[in-house]
Amino acid sequence: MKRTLIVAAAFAALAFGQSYKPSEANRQSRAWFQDAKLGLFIHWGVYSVLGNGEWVMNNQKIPIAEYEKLPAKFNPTEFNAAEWVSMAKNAGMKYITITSKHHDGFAMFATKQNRWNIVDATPWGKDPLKMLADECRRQGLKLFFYHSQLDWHHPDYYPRGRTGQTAGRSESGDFNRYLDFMDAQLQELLTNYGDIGGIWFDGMWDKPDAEWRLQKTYGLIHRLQPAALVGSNHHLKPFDGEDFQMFEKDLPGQNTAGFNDKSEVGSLPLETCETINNAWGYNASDKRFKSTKDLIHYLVRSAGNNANFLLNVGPMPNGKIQPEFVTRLAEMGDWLKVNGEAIYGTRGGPFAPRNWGAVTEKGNKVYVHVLDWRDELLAIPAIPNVKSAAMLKNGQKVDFQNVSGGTLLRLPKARMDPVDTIVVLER
Ligand code: H79
Repeated sequence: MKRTLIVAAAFAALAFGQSYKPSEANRQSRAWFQDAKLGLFIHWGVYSVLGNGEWVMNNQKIPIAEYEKLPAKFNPTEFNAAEWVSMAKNAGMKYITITSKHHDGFAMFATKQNRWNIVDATPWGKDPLKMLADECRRQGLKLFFYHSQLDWHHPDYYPRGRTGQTAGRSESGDFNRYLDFMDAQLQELLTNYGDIGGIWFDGMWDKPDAEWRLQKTYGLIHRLQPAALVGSNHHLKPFDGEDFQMFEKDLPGQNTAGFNDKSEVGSLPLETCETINNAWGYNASDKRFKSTKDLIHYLVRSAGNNANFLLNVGPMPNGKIQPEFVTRLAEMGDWLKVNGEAIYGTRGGPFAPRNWGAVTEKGNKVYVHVLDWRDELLAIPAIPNVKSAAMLKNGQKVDFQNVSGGTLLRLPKARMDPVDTIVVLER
């Protein structure tokens, strides 16, 4: 009887696609990921030559024949992997997620699957992902690859999806052959670059009803590198075989950017990504930079939501990162060097973020991040058994009083920090 039940359960699991059991190594990666809290997103591709974002091919209706003239002009002679990785490390980032291929299909690595790649098609002819992988290992950061499932360039991405209609692709194609091509590229990424943090998929939303063979692709990744984390920016609740869940331009559960109307916060480790100006890929004219304070607040609110913050830069076609990004990252790093205790290794909670700020916790400590509050008394939901309250900055005691249903913290103006006033509660 028992045996029948087990067989039935296994059958049901397969039938309902619930067959994935993360390995022990994968579970450890997930815990590492949740402790890491801050990563650097890098959108770099041949589109950087045009300085108009990574969607330029689609937005300006550039046909493939025209777009294929770009690689000849892409010569990032000033690229320096050590400089990028040091910049990320000094910003307090623990991992880097870089585009191995974006929607234009152009591979930023030495793929043997076609010649539409940085090594074969540009005068520079080098593999920046290899250099970054080596440098990340040297400096102790993990490297993830962003890989677009959507492809505006590949002839077998057919039938076409909602975007890329103006690329001038042929009127036929074999989607399974495209997926074979994608799996072959992923196999290269998971075998030629050492241990990889994971794969960050994007673009499935272009053809939501297609058969994406997710289990085959996810299975391939987990077979090659069981510790690698798989996530996909499909804006839906997680599918079987995924290891983390990401939110684009929104904190988990929010939908201000319009991408997350169908998303549901699941039980996997969480991540949210955001840009410094409003572009992912290099945009020469977008000067609406968020302030360092805004970026720190986003980090704190992410942590309070139990999510990582993946902050983006779009490097220039010469291989440099623009100074407006570099200075902001350095300032975030300065802040984290002092306040990192209240971010790294924490989890969100014990209560959800509020308008005034967010809370994180680690062991017997709760970190109350007061981001936006002007009065001397702040009422927070009750946290049982608090024994002491002190400023993280200097250890000075903070007066607190338990009242019915909550706790009052006394925060004199002189104590308030212009960026984040952090009070440590000990239980
Ligand atoms: O890589 C960055 C962007 O290029 C990529 N994701 C980040 C990380 C991205 N940009 N936009 N999107 C993903 C979602 C785009 C959704 C839209 Fe649509 C495409 C809105 C309109 C066309 C999906 C398809 C929703 C409606 C149709």
